[in-house]
Amino acid sequence: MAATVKEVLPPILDSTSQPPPLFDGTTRLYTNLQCPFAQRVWITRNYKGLQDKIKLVPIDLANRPTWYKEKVYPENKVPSLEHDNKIIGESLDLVKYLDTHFEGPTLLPHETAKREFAEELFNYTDTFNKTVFSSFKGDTAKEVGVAFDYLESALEKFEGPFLLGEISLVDFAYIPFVERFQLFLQEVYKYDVTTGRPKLATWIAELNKIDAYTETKPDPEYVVNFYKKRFLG
Ligand SMILES: N[C@@H](CCC(=O)N[C@@H](CS)C(=O)NCC(=O)O)C(=O)O
Repeated sequence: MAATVKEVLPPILDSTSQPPPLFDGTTRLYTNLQCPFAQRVWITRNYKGLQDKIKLVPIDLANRPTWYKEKVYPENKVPSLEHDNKIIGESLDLVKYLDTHFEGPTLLPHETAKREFAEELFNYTDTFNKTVFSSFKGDTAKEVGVAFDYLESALEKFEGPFLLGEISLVDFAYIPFVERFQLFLQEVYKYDVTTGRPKLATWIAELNKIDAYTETKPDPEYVVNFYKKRFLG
């Protein structure tokens, strides 16, 4: 389960850094400490208690080491996982991979109805993100409401504070984005995503009780400034 002592994060590797000894049997999660896609995998790794089994390798995306693209992951994105002499990418594939290939609590329930709903929710994540991003340039409150109403209804489906009732990979797929959108919408548009959405408010509060997640949260000021620069110029 979650580590009780906060993990000391390894140094961030940039274009001046040597690569780690690749394919030496060590399992490595190439990541970036501000990336919401990578955060999904980071939370999963922490929740399953794999801190000692999966080494974090933070990468400076603004000043990327060339060996990352050449020797590790030709897509040149994070996250990627080095495991069993191969490299795997794509955050949603990776959270499922971690769940099935490593020890620790199982993070997808077996019931068919929950499995099916998990797939529906995984499939909606891109639409969710795109809807919110495009709302920044349009009628924000109205457009963003559609995406957050979807989550509020999803949270009504099963008993329990999480998207499938009990905690699962689906929560870890959404929270990195919800967290960032919540900060930005509040700061710039004075739009509180939890107003009129009690289930969403509880979901966020419950996740914030979990160290595996809170230890991965980015600096709020960084998030707001990053989105301001990217979307407001
Ligand atoms: N679909 C990918 C998206 C990963 C992604 O876009 N990561 C960003 C950082 S948050 C990245 O590596 N960007 C570098 C680039 O696109 O060159 C996933 O889910 O893992």
